[in-house]
Amino acid sequence: MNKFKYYFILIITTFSLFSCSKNNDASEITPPRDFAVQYATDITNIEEYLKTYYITVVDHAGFVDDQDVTYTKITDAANQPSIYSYLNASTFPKLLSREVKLHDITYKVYYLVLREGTGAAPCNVDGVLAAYKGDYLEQTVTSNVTSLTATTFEVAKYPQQMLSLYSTITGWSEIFPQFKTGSYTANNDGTVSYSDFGAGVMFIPSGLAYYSAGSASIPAYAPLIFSFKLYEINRQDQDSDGIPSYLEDKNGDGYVKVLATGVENADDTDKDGIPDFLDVDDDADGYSTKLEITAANGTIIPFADIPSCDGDTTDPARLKKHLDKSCH
Ligand SMILES: [Ca+2]
Ligand SMILES: [Ca+2]
Ligand SMILES: [Ca+2]
Ligand SMILES: [Ca+2]
Repeated sequence: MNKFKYYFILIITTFSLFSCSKNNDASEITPPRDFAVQYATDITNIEEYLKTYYITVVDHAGFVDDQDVTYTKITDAANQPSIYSYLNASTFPKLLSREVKLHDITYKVYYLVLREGTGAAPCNVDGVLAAYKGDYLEQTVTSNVTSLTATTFEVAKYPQQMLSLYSTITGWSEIFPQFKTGSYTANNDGTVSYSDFGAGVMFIPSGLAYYSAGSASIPAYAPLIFSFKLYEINRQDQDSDGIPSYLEDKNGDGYVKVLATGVENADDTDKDGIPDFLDVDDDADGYSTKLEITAANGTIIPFADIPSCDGDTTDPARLKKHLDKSCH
């Protein structure tokens, strides 16, 4: 049962990155909208935006404005290709989408790849250092005319802090693993120049962002658009067992997740419902993974090098045999 206690401690620390949600009076609280109904509205708005706006991208290698993106409403369709026109393009920019199952529905998250990056990709629970610009989408009515507008709510041009994808909005943790870092050089004045980094734009339904709560200046139920540049990543070890979470991604798809009860999880060795990245005893032999991978001399043995010891993973003496090498 200790495992379950630990698991819940980890889960309750999963809060939104921008946690300054509005403080409503109890009298103002209304039940949140149905996720499927809101998603239908969101995806309609997102696709309208993709089809009625075009982008311009700054190409300025080595400078801070490289890969900055501007969105503009199309006024000359012949010369302003919509963002949607890049759908599944064979060259960049390339508009792709990713399915995310949550809230008993399947969300579609569009993301535009300006370039993929040349370095390493984060997994969905790693930390990222990323420059970004965030906009929210809303239908506004002026003189009885409804129009879809994007309003910028935040710009981080010189990011200083790694943000954990484990605690950001779901949209971020789903899309950043599709991109890679680039390279960087330290300048004499103490600044850092980044180049060849992955850069893109993600279009997030509100159910994978702040939903009914909104955040700071973001209205409730607003889909979000983030343009971003992935500068650096920071590997994290959620269960502190000495194995970074990206190495507990057994099927190597870039994602480790807690899935609903009864759903097969490829990243859960002992099939107890707790994926390896949160499970302090991955193989349920009663010995913590951390203990198992610490050799007699105190050094951590790489997980892949741990011997199976006669192949009997239920042997209670497995650790002792492993340490005194009596099984091989
Ligand atoms: Ca770990
Ligand atoms: Ca996985
Ligand atoms: Ca497990
Ligand atoms: Ca174990």
